[in-house]
Amino acid sequence: MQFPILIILFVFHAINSLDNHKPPSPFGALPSARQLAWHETEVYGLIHFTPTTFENKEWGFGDADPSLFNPRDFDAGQIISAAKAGGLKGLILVAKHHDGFCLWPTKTTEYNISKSPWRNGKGDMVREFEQACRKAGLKFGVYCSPWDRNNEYYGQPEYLDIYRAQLRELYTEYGPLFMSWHDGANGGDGYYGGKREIRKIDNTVYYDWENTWNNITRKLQPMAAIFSDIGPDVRWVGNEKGIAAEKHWATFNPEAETGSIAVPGNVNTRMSNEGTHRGKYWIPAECDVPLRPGWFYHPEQDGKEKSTDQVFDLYLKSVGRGACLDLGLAPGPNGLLHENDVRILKQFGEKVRATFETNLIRGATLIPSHTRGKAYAAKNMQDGDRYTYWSTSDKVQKAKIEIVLAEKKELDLIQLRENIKLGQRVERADIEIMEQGGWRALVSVPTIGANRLIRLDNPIITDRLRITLEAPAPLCISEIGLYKIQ
Ligand code: FUL
Ligand code: CA
Repeated sequence: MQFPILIILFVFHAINSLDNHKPPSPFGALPSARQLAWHETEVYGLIHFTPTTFENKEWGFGDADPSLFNPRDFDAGQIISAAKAGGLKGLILVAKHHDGFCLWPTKTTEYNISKSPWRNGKGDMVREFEQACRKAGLKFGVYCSPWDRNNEYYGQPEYLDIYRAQLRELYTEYGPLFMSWHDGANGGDGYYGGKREIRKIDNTVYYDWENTWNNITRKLQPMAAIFSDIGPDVRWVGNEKGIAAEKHWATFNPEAETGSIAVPGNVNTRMSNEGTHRGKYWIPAECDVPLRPGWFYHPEQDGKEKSTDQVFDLYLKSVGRGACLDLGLAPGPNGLLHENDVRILKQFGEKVRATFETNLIRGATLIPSHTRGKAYAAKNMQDGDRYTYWSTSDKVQKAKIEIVLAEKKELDLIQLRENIKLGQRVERADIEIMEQGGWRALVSVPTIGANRLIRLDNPIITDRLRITLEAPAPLCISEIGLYKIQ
């Protein structure tokens, strides 16, 4: 009788340890390669600079004379260096805003840069930005507004062909793009070839987005993450304050949330903020916010830029909640970023670099309550790689990690990352600190995802912390960070 039981036990053990060596199964919706690349970008910029800048407006009506557009000192290098100093890893240029003026010599409309005095009508601003980005090692993307207040055909089927031809030009002339940004603002009054009237469109059908994205964007720019209110790759966060929900799910069911057909301009902004717990699609949020009060430059807003600390706070509330931060930059009529903006970007970049330079987790000892197997050891959370991870076996969905530092250190920022290649799974993380021989609750968060930055109300001095994590599947934590904000 003894013998068969031993065999059964042995086989059981063998199966179990085999299970521990294979990676955990993916959980729920997963990011595509282009979405992973987008997550890694973290902070990028959005540039608004058209005749609207020279009119000192936020929305050009579409009737500005192209001769207005003459930024004498324009230097894409100045703008891109400032962005780079700010730690931005990419830039999206508004190649056409709602006013319809194209910053490149398009064949689709007369209303473009070749009709301006800038560079004697021979200039191509999209190209100058693109080349400056490539030279500085920044990714480049475009925003081409679907709403066009200049175009006489806007509202009619002909306009869709024009818009698609504009996208084709942008997609084929300027190298690989990391994003194609599509705005939700649509229809209303405008110049419309001199008619000066109100044109309403039914945004659930007029743009036929699915065919544009599937047949044009995907084919010509397969790595461009498509942004709109509802995705398909990146969703709008539902506000222009730069803040993701404290509970941010990268997963999202746009159809269910709108209650009707999901198209850009027709989205439940509350739900886009939080996303959908265990949602069907991977569509993380982008938090867009201008550095100044407006998206365009206005001289009366000099001095009203967000401060370095405000931008850092937004960084914690966007990138630090698993979303990305898209910071609006607005050159003035001279074609340069204002010195205040340049200074704030530089200080913000320095603050982020200095803060993350020293990760106190590096020399620490990590003691997890459980580990899936050797390949999923706790040290994988200390190697600076967002995809190597510690994991638990299939049945262990709650575990603790104790952190022991070699000596007491001061810190006020804690970072956690999941290996999102396997999905977003954590539904709760509690952090405790050892004090006078006992554990005291410090802070809790409801989600992690690509990145979670937890700022403590006050700095703590400690050498022992403990993190308790819970998920509906084995845990896959790829990084822990302990920092002191500089
Ligand atoms: C909005 C637009 O209406 C604003 O003018 C700006 O371009 C912003 C980024 O998107 O929807
Ligand atoms: Ca790692």
